[in-house]
Amino acid sequence: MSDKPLYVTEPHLPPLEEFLPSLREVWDSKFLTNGGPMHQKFERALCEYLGVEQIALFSNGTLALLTALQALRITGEVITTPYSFVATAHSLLWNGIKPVFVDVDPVNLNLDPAKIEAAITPQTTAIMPVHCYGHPCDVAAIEKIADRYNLKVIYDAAHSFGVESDGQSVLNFGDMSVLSFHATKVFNTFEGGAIVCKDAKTKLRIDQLKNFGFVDETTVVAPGINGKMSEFNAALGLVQLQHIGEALRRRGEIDARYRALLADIPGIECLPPSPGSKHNYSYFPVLVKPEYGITRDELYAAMRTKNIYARRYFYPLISSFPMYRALPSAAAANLPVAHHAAEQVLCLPIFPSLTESDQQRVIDVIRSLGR
Ligand code: T4K
Repeated sequence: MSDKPLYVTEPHLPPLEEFLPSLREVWDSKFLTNGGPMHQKFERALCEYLGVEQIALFSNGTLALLTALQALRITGEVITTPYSFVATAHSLLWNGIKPVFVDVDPVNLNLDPAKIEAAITPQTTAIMPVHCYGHPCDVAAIEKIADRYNLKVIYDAAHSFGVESDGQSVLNFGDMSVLSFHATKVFNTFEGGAIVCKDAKTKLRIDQLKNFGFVDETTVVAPGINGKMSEFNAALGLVQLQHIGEALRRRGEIDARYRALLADIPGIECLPPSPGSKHNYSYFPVLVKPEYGITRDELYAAMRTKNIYARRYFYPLISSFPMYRALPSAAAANLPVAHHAAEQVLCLPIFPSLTESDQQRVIDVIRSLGR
């Protein structure tokens, strides 16, 4: 049996030869960044592929989150999930906004709409849910609450490239959605990200904010940041788009095989697919229940000794990190479902180049360690 390291993900890349002509184009044009031709072409191509109206590219998802909050002039308190990558809440703190953590739904591990209203105060201005693992939030319930209390909704859609809910892109819900094109994501440009918004005026404001606040050569209207995507990353994104269909298809096969082959292992539970959704299979989380015989952490450690690097996304919870844990909403008693999930979830390797024998290795190890 092969003993090569198996990571939770491996970046999906096109054959280098396919990328070289675009690279030469960038070299020849000497346009390296600041909204050059590749950047513009990539924005248009993404709008078309994703089925969205407007998209503004960024150098990474975190700067896109920071800027989305700025563009919507969010202040005060924002309701968000503790069960996410730390960048979600960090984007609030960087904007001087107080995160208010609300517990997650036990089935899809996304912000639980039934618990949002109790957390709303006169300072609340927005909700920032995450489509965790690319599984869509209950967007209809969240929209209802946002409408009733006049709140903005910014979806952290870092995991949700290509995901659809009820026949349309999940990125079309809320006021804005933020994508990440980091190397570890379903669709990558090495580093990268984007804001999806609804109209040209909003996109213009975002474009100004990601370029220091410049509106022309001499006029600065806001304390913007440098969040621009370079021509290199945009050129790579255009080539990656040619391959995304095949990558998602392959991920779907791996997801189905895991579900079939893990089904009879007591205490290993797969997160169910969301009804009415087209998934991107960006992660493969399983819950390690007491019936399995050893704990999630014991399984995680044992797999590492076999060179299989599954990951505990998302442990620790964001609310447990030092800069958040003093918040009243970070109390463990307020977040029982999230705490439970953070103790039990293990994300197994999933990426298009994972072979059947690699996958069998993962399954055999899990089977051999259980009761
Ligand atoms: N919101 C959410 C919900 C997010 O999940 C994220 C990012 C963001 C916002 C922020 O978006 P960005 O600003 O990142 O665009 C990774 C990623 O760095 C991070 O992008 C991602 N979420 C998070 C869930 O995971 P780590 O610390 O787990 O990455 P790392 O370096 O341990 O990589 C995991 C495995 O992937 C490695 O063991 C090997 C493999 N790998 C990784 C890299 C970077 C490769 O094979 N090649 C590579 O180049 O954070």
